Amino acid sequence: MSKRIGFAGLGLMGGRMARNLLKKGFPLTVWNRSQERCAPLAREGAKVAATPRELAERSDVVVACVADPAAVERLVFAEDGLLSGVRPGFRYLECSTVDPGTTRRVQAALRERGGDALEAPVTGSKNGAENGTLLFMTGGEQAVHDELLPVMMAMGTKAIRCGTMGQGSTVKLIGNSIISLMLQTLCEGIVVGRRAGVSIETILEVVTASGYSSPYFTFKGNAIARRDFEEHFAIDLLVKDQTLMLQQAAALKVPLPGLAAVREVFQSARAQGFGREDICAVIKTLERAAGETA
Ligand code: NA7
Repeated sequence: MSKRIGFAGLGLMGGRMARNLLKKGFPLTVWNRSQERCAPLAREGAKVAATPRELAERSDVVVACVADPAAVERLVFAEDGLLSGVRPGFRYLECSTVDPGTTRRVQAALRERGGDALEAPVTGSKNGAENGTLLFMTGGEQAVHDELLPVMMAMGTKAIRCGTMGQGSTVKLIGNSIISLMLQTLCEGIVVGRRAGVSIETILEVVTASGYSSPYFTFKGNAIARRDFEEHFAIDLLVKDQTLMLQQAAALKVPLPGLAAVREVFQSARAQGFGREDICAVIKTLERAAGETA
């Protein structure tokens, strides 16, 4: 018998991940803060829970993909939160990108009630969520990882166990710091290239054919060349992750001069109104800084 799955958080990523669980035949119940977002999945066969508590009561496993630590706080610990529906054997799969402290606190609370949690933040962006090709970075017990692997593999193609609870979130924050600096340097290069009369196509041709290459440069470079800033991963959410990474590093007394500087550029992009655009829209902030008006 398939486990009964509950899904909390039907945003850009979560809605697509939940649909893949439904397509793979898992009995699915959904909850979202704004209930209207449940309607498309309800039409495709999902049940709708009125509260996270009801979601937990109706499910063996709840998968969460919500925005940030405040959203996890509301989902799990509020009066009608899922914690009040947890009983022995219950499992919680945290796919949101949050800080290690939050995932550890959630795990401890679930364990007090006989349940357990696995953190499993994802990479692969909107297309990976849509196509079921996400990669999961897990933290938690190996046995819980193994138990929840079939659920993860309905939404993705690979799950790497990074260690105990908190270490999966740490790896995810490191990954998003890497893409922050990669995107920053790509955008800086494109702006300088344009000023020097070198086209973005030429830059990308050399990058792709050389040791400079990364699929990430191809993906984001091509979007910038088309001036396509439609959200795959929002600037608001990347700044949330940059901030969580800086906070974790500060707690560990580790300086992050590169990320600290780059975060301010993305913060400027939010101030200029690009927060809900894709992270590659940060180039518009760099163009403005260089005196371009477009
Ligand atoms: P989206 O598309 O911004 O979706 C965010 C989801 O989180 C959406 O369902 C929101 O509900 C929900 N949310 C946001 N704040 C809260 C609070 N306070 N309480 C409950 N639910 C909340 O993000 P993505 O799908 O791109 O990303 C989701 C996660 O994966 C995030 O951690 C990324 O960094 C990676 P709403 O519909 O607004 O009511």
